[in-house]
Amino acid sequence: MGRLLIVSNRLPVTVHRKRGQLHFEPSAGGLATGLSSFYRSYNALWIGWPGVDRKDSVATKDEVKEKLLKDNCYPVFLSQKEVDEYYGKFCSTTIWPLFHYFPQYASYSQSSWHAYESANRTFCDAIVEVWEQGDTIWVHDFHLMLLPQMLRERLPDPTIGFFLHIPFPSIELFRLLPWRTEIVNGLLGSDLIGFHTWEYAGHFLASVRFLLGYDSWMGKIVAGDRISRVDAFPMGIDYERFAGTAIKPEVEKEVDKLDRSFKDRRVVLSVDRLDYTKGILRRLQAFGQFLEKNPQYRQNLTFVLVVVPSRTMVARYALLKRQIDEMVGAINGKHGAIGWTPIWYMYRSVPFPSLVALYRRADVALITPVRDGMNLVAKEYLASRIDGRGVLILSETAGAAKELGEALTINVNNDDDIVNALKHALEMPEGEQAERLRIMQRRLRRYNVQRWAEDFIETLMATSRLQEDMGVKTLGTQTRRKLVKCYQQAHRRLLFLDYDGTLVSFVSRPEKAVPPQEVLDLLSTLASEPGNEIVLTSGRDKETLDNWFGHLPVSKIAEHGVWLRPRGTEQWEMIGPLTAEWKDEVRPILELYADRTPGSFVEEKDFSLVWQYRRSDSRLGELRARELVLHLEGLTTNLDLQVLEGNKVVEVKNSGVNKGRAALRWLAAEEHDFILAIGDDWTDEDTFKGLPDSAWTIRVGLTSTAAKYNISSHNKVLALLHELQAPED
Ligand code: ADQ
Repeated sequence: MGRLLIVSNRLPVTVHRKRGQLHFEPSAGGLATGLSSFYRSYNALWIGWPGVDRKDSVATKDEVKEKLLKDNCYPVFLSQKEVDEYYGKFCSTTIWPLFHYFPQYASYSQSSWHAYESANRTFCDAIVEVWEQGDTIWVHDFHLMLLPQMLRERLPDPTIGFFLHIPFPSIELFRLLPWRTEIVNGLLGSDLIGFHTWEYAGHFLASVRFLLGYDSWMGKIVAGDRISRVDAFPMGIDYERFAGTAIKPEVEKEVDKLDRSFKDRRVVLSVDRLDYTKGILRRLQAFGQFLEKNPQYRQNLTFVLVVVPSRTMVARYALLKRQIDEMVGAINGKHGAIGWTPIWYMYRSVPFPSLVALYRRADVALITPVRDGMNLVAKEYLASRIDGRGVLILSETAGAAKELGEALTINVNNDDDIVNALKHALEMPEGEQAERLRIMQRRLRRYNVQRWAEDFIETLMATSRLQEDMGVKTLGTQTRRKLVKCYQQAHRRLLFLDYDGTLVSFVSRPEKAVPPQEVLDLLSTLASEPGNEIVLTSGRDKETLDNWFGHLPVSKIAEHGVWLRPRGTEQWEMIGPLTAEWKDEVRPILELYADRTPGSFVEEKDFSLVWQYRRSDSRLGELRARELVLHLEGLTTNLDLQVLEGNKVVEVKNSGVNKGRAALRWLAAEEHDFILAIGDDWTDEDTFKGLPDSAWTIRVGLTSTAAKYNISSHNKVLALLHELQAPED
C-alpha cells in the first residue's frame, strides 16, 4: 500500500502568529486529538487547513508548508472570507445544528452553500497535487462531504474512505436540507463510509434509498457500476496515553494540588467544547436541583465545569457562553457559602496533564450531551481511572452510550433522571464502581483509536478489492468487443432476453411497462437477422407478451417458464401438467399481505400468484416479504409449490417450472454456435446455469450471479444489442 492521505478541515496543528512569529500548537477537538497519535505511527500525510490565510505572503505560506511537511502535514490555504462562509456559516449554522437535531437553529443560504462547494474543491485541488498511484485517501467529517465524489471525478481509480464524526440524522431531518441529494451523491464517491454507530449508518442508508432509490444489502449500496460500503466503527481513544499519563509524577503532583483545594469534598466533573449540543445548561440546571434536593451534599461537593472555547465567532455560541456564565453565577450565588463554591468553572483549554489529573480526581464524570456523535471525553475519563474508582453518567443520545453499557445512562431532558443518577453515582459502593469500570476499560483498551483506524483501513481495502472483483466481472470494453466479434462470426445464434429490468427499467405498475419503440425496433432488427433466434424470457403472462410482441418474429417464454411459444407457432404450450387449484388457498394469504402493506398488490397469472411491492416503502416491503415467505413455506411443501423471491416480488408457482427448463427446449432443437442470455433477477439464474459453458451469460445489476458477467443497467444492455448490429470498430 502507498501512503495514507488523511484529509480533514483542520490539521492536528494550528498555526498562530504572535508578535510577528509563527507558532505551531496542537488543535483542539475530538478528531485532532483522537487521530494525531495514530497518523504519526503510519506512513501518512495529513492534509488540512492550518489556520493560515490564503492571502498571507508567499514567504509565510512557504515557511508554514516547509515546517508542516516535517511533521507529515500538508496545508490547504483558505482565505478568511472563505472560512467565514464555509466553516462559520455552512458547517456551523447549517450542517452542525441540523445533524444534531436542532433544526430550529439551522439556516439555509445559497451563498454559504456555494462557499462549501468551493472549499471542497480547494481541498480536492490540494489532494490532486500530492496524490500518487497507490495512495489511499481517508476523508474526515461533515466539512468535506462533497470531496469523495469530486476526487473520484479527478483521479484514476482512487481508493477513498470517509468517516463522519457527528450523527447522521434521520431522513425526516436530513430531507430539510435543500442540498441533501448533492451531499448524498458526494459521500457515495467513497468506497467506504463509516459512522460511529449503526443507527447513523441506518439513517444514511435510508436517505440514499429515499433520495436516489438505491437499495442496500448488508451495508453495500450498488450505485451505477460501483459499490459503496457503509459500516459502523465506534471511534476509540489512545487508551495507553491516558492510562500511562495518569500514573506520571507530574499528574500525581497535580492531583495533590487538587486534593488541597477540594479537601475531602466529592468532585463531579464535566469537560466539553462550548456547544449547545453538549447540554451544558441542562446539566447546570440539574446540578442546582440536586443541591436543593440533597442538602447533605452542600459544602461536600464541587462541580468542576471545564469548557473549551469553540466557534466563538458564531453568535449562538457567544450567547451560550453568556448564559453559562449567568447560570453558574446564579447557582454559586444561591448555594455557595464562605469557603465553598459549588461550581468551579474553567472556560479555557486545559493542558493535557491537568486534564488527566482532573479525570483522576473526579468521583463522577457527568457527560450529558443533547446529541453527540460519539463523545471521547467519556472514554478518556474511564481510561484515566487507574485506581478502579469513579462513575460515568452518560446521555443515551451520545454515540458512546451504545458501547458503554455499564455507565449510568440518563435522558438529558429529564432533570429528575440526572439528579437521581448523580445521587446513585455518589453513593455507589466501590466494589460496584470497580466492576463497572473493569468491563468498560477492557473494551476501550482493546478497541483503541489505533485499532479503530486499522479496522477502518482494513475494511476500506477489502471494499476496494471487492470493487476490483466486481470490475473483473463487469463486462468491460475488451470483453464486449470479443462478444460482438463472436456474434458476427457465428451462423446460428440463440439469444435469451429477459424483459423487465433487462430491456426496460422497472416501473411501479407492471402494466405500464409498455415496450418503447426503440426496444421493439431493436428486437425486430435482431430477429430478422438471418441465423438469429430471439427468445423473450419473461415472468409476465402470455396475453401481455402476445399483445406487445405478437407482431415480431420472436419466441417467447411466459410466466417464468410455465408457457412457451416458439416463433411462428399458433399456440402456447404448457410445460408439463400444472395445477391451479392451489391458488384458492394461497390467494387469501397474499391478499392479507397486500392489505397490510400499502402500495403492494397481488397479480394473478395462469399458474402463479405474485405479490408485488415495488411501490411500497422498501424497508417495510422487505420485512413483509420475509414474513410472507416464512408464512408460505409450511403451506407449500404439501402442495408441490415453490416460493420465489424476485426483484420486489414474491411469486408462488408449481415446482419444477423455471426459465432454465423452458430454455432447454431451444437448446435441444438445434446446434448453435453463439448463445447469449441476459437477465436481471434471480429467476434468470436458472437460465444461466442451464446453458452450456460456451454461452455468454450476463446479469443486469452488480450482484453476485452464476452469469459470467455483470452489466450495470438496462441502458447498457440496449447499447450492447445495438452494437451487435453495428459494431463500433
Ligand atoms: P467534539 O465535539 O470535539 O468531537 P469530543 O468527542 O468530546 O467532542 O472530543 C473533545 C476532545 O477535546 C477530547 O479529546 C477532549 O479531551 C478535548 N477537550 C475537550 N475539552 C477540553 C479542554 N477544556 N481542554 C483540553 N482538551 C479538551 C467530535 C464529535 C464527537 C466525536 C468526536 C470524535 O462532536 O461526537 O466523539 O468528534 O469523532
